[in-house]
Amino acid sequence: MQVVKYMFQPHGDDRGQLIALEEGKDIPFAVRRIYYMYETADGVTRGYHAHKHLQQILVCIHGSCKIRLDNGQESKVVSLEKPYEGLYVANTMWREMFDFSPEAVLLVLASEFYDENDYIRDYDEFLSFVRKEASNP
Ligand code: T46
Repeated sequence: MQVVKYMFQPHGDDRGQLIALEEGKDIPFAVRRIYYMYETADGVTRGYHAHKHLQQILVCIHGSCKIRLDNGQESKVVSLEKPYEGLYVANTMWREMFDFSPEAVLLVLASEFYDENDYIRDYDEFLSFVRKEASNP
């Protein structure tokens, strides 16, 4: 299973660091929505779903967290620890976010507006969805 992690280029000088993300250059899709999670309580896990269409890039811009990605055949845990790392999450990846450090801020760049109908929240339904996608790409 291939995990796609982007390393964004910081513009550093003696004042500190700045990262700029441009659609089509750093981000492989048009960004329609941005959201972020913060003040995540100790021990919390989030996610537990996949999407029918949504593509996203996750950046832990402060602190750290872990993401479990599952493509229906295998799963991998990815750590996000640096503000210049971006994890690409395709629609067909079941995702779970956990191990948030205190004061972690997880920023998400999303290819679609929020739509509850795009969520696949049942794991068996997710497995049927990825099998159908694989046989009918
Ligand atoms: C995903 C992972 C990485 C909105 O109203 N608008 C939004 O854009 C989002 C993302 C959420 N919400 C509402 C819906 C829920 O009442 O905020 C509440 C929490 O959302 P949810 O439980 O879906 O959050 P997570 O952390 O489980 O999942 C989120 C995204 O929803 C999901 O698409 O891939 O982060």
